[in-house]
Amino acid sequence: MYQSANPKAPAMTQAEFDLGRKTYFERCAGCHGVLRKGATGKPLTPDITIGKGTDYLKIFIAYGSAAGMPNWLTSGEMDEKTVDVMARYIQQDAPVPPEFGMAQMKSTWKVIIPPAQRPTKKMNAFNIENIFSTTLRDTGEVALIDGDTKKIINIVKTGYAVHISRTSASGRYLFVIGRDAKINMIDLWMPIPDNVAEVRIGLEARSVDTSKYKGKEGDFTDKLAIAGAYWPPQYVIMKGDTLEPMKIVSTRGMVVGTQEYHPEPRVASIVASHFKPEFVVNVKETGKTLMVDYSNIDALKVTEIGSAPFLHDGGWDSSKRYFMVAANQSNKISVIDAKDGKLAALVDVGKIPHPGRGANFIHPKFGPVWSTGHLGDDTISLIGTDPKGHKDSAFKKVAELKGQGGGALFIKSHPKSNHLYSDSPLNPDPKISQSVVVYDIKDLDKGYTVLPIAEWAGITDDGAKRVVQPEFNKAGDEVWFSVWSAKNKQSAMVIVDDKTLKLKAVIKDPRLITPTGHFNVHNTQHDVY
Ligand code: DHE
Repeated sequence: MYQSANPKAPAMTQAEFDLGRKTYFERCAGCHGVLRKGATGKPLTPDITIGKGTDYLKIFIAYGSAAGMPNWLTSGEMDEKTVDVMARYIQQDAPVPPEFGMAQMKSTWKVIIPPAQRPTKKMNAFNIENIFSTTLRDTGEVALIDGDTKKIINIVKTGYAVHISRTSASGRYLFVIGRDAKINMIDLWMPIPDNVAEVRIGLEARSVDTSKYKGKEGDFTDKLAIAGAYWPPQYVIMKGDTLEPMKIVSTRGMVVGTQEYHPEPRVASIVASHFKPEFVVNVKETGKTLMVDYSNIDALKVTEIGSAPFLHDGGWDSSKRYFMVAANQSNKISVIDAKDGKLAALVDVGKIPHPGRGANFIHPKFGPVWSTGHLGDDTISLIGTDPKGHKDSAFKKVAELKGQGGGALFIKSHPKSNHLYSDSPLNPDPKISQSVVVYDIKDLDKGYTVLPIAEWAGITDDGAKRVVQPEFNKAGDEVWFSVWSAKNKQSAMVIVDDKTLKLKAVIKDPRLITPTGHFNVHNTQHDVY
């Protein structure tokens, strides 16, 4: 039997505890935290969970909630036994994982092809800028898909459940980070693009980016990379051509407002400033955005901008001066001014905003706006982002659109498109999680059109078929979606013609297992969204 420190916790065998720990890491820690103190998901410490009891917890785990808790049993991702184990596991004290410092990082660091042995020019005929890096979540791979021919170029081995792909400033290298905090660096100039370096920067992570600044303080193009960890709570600056770890900085500290100590302030989104040699590092639990000046990492200067707790995902406004980041459980968007290094505004939006990088477009009345959908309600909030031309609406919620339900994760538009797309993969109603809505930007009052993306995929088995993340191609005339089912079920990519809103292509391939995020090289490189 597992020897629980808490006499009130239900009994478990050691094997059940081990299964619980593994499953918690893979499925639950991201939302609820390693120490289970809560963030996107509710706190799950034993003082709360023991009072709820095993039967209550089992129902929640099995069927989910409209506020974004996945339906793990009915979606096929957990069986009855695992649901029962998880209900008992979260009533035990949370095991504290070990730290992960420079020695551990160095022991995982591998330069597979040193810079001197890499191609000196592009060695393939691919239109690199239109490649899509597609996460194959449960197999620990990314599929590089040629956006022109829709053919898979290569399946590249990576960490487990790659969260995001980012490109180097030059567009030559692709950086991907697994949930297990493994970063892979892929060279798109190789005859068949593949890994050239890798390193692990912790036990759990979600974000990676590279230096983009080129100006009077130097040319940092492709010079540095940065990654943020969920556990241990820290960020790491690395060499941009080899991933050699150079500097680790802990994010443990005080929460904005209450100024209470938090032991697990996880690093959420990271972007690179276009205005200064700075990384914009968003720390979830403390609600602080760190402007990390990388011009001299031996004398690191960090400007700490406090806004609201539970900073999560976000993106630039169309001018790329303001970083719009969701403080998700605070129901706010923090607007960070990357030029002046300060908080420009804190905007109240709907319940649990979840923008991905958000969507920028020109509103017929309010001018440039940035938008976000929500996990916890069916609205889309539009925020004005033009303090010069549209002063009255700048950094205010200027309008709200109605979507088809909560559980929204990603929203997208493109400077060449007249459409705004929003998914809702975490909605418990399969009709809603398997389709997306699209709005005509020129006539938003008309409401939305539903596109039945999963149906268009033509998959006949009973997989979850959650439709995830609209992403435009380079030209801005196609929108790509993942149709995401469990590992043992068929998944697909569906491509929509942005002008006609009709199905353009479906990519099905036995290697496309659990596709989730997919990132177009050009749009990622230039922050086009
Ligand atoms: Fe994500 C972005 C964290 C669940 C797919 N996700 C992000 C970012 C963070 C984050 C911090 C911003 C990174 C950046 O920009 O630097 N995601 C988390 C979680 O903690 C959470 C809630 C729970 C978890 O356990 O991971 C979570 N995310 C999911 C999913 O379930 C998704 C759909 C599939 C998966 O990978 O497990 C998923 N997250 C994505 C994608 C992005 C993302 C595709 C990038 C969107 C973009 O357009 O930039």
